[in-house]
Amino acid sequence: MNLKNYINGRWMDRDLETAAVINPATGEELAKVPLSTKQEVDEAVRSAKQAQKTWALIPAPKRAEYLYEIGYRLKEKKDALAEILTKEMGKVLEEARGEVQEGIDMAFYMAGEGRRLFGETTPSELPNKFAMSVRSPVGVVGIITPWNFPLAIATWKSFPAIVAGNAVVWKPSVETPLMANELGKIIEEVGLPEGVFNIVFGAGSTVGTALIEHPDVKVISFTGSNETGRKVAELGGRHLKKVSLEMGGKNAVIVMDDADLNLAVEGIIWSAFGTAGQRCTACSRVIVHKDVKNELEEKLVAKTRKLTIGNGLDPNVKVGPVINKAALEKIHHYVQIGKKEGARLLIGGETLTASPYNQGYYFEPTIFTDVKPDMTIAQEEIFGPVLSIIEVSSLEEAIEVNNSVKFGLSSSIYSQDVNKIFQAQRDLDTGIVYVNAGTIGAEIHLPFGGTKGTGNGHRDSGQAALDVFTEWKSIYVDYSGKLQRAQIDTEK
Ligand code: UN1
Repeated sequence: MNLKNYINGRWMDRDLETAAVINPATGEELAKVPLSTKQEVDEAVRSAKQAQKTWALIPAPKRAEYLYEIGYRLKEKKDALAEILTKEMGKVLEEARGEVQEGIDMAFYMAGEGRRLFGETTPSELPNKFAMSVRSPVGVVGIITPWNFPLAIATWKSFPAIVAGNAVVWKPSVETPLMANELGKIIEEVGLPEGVFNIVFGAGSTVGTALIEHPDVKVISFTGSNETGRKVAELGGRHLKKVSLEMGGKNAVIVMDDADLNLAVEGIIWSAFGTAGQRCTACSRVIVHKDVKNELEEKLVAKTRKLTIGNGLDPNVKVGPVINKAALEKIHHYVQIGKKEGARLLIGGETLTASPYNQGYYFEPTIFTDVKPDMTIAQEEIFGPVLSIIEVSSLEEAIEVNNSVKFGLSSSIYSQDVNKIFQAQRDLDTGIVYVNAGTIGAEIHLPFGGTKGTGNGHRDSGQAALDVFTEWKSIYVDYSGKLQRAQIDTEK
């Protein structure tokens, strides 16, 4: 199958270079994805700009009707979409279904926003004058999304943008274009006016750059690595773009001495090895009180040993492959660094090379202990199934260790002590805090994002997403029939 760009409501037949889309579980080629050039970006932005003018004039509750329709179709196709998602990205079927569900939730949530999109009325300082502020669409928005949540993250960004009256040009990851293709087909089926939603496949260096530099693209919403995010921000800054960044984490679960250890173990395993550790919310550090460290380690190892690794289409499999060879090598490299720095390997640590694993990209769920907070494996985002256990003696120390990394996306504390819990939720320097739950599984109607190197102050999801895709417009209506001057002292 040769995928095509979706521009101005049409699937474009172009003779472009292509890249292969590979199933990371089997190495099998699933499709070819076009590597577009600046020309395709220009075309997509032109059609988006044109379409947006009319789209913005449609009342928001009517725009929302399309999102309801998209939500229904996603729901109808949930199983089929999940299967494609597992094939192209590798996450196990159960999680793939969860991701499609995030898309469905976002569609209905943002459709509901079509009847809210609240503005504000504020008393004017002058008599017979009315003052209000409304959300105004920005115009054309550029969306750049990663391969680890190829559907959900696209919906977090494009659905609020669309309901708010913008048009979208989306660059999905070249690793996972099949989900983009599926979403494009649904958008076409529901009859969204042409040009409101465009897909341009390609590499970030060409398509991403052209999108960011294009004078008619007003906002860039990006999720991906810290390294790329910085480049996006720099380039966007030069062109005075509003740039919203979400760039990963080094998320920790804190386990206090009074915690329910069995519950903590379940949360840690799910957060660390779900999606083979390839979530920006994944747990990659456990910060444990010294009095329960040994017991926790034993339980974690026992549970990890039972995890079935393999193709995510098999319902017995709990841990799928990682996305590609480069990821496998990067994870392996970090494990070597961990060993060199003196961390003690409790389980895992190897690439799986025996058949049938050698067809795909599999890494064993790995746990290091005796990790010091400043070791490389405790500081850098590995984006794979590698967990580091760090020992502490108090809640204060645990919070300090949690906050000692350059990221601030998600954190978690397991404790039964309400005082500790409230202290932790206040002092953990992350955009998301979980109590007695792991670090993953954010819900779409709450703001999603983080502090420090995770982002630049914006948030995906929730009401906060609308802030990214709208500008405030303040409107004053003077019905006094005479010149009234604000700030001028008329008494004198
Ligand atoms: C991501 O890893 O980029 O909170 C997104 C979660 C999911 C989203 C993760 N709902 O784990």
